[in-house]
Amino acid sequence: MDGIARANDQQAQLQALYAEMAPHSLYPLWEVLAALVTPTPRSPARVHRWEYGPARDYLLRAGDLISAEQAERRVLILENPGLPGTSAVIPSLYAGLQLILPGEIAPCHRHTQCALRFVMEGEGAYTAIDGERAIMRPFDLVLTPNWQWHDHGNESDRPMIWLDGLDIPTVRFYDASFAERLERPAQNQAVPAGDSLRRYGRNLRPMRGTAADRRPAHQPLFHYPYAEWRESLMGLAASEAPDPHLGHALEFVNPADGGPIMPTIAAHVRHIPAGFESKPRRSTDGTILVVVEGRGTARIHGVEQKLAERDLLVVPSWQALEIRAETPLVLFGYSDKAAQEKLGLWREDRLQ
Ligand code: 1HN
Repeated sequence: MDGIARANDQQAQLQALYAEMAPHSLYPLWEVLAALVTPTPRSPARVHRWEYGPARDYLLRAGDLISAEQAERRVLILENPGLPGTSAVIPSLYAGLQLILPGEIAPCHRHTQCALRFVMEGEGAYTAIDGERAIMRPFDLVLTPNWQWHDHGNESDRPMIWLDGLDIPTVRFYDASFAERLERPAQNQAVPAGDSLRRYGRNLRPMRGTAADRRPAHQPLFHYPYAEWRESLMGLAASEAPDPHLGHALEFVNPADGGPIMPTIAAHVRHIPAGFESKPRRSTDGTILVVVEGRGTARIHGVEQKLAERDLLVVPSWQALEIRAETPLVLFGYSDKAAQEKLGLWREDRLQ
């Protein structure tokens, strides 16, 4: 046999072997190894931008057709076009836009998934967490740490819309989803609104072992108001030159340990001064960005995405992002960096 014939014979015998093994759920690693262990991340997720206006219109139309109570949560999923049928915005995380109309209650439940809310519009609706309401204003960040009872209500006279960020795909990956409904729609208010912000939000905390230390030790704070984070971000911007890759950037931290806000999800805000062009940067955490203020352009692989107020942009793992601000840009972002750091996986690359 010549070389070619020998190779053909080997292929034929291997194919026959694969066909015989497959019914026994056995497969050859050597056929898939290169696709499993890639030299750099190859996310199936795509870069995608949602303009806020059209998404909002669809959400309000849904509001005419189904109540928050009937839906349990009236949310439009921001599904990544590269991950169809998964309800995922990046492989590990979920994003959605939730509407709660005046007078409505989104009923009380708890689950092992962690959630954050980032308010897009409206003012005065609340999220209640374990007996405490956080009254929400535009661009506030509110957390629902895992397994804490939560319901939402809107006692204002305007619709309220926020972005939900959850670790649903991560919890699904670990097959660790548990959920319960409270038998009544809303939980009782055990303390005044804003209580935990006053107790834990100012680098203070009640003495350990006293009844005043009422929140779980590992997750005391769940409300990060826009007025507070903006003041810090603008103060930073006024005091020094922007980082060439990020602009001015601040991460939200859990005061219990100085780490990310939740075990699986990290969040940050950025300010990019007018006229500034960031150098390209990539990192392994797929990131969902919200334009809080300003106008500009995001460039990823040479493809430009216009950024306008309240637009949403998803940047998958290891895609280099450059941002140009036309007017001062303020961005909010959340990602799976918290989980990746714990697993020793997180990397970034600052390009020139
Ligand atoms: C959830 O509990 C909320 O509490 C929103 O507002 C979206 C998506 C999937 C699973 C649970 C909420 C959710 C969710």
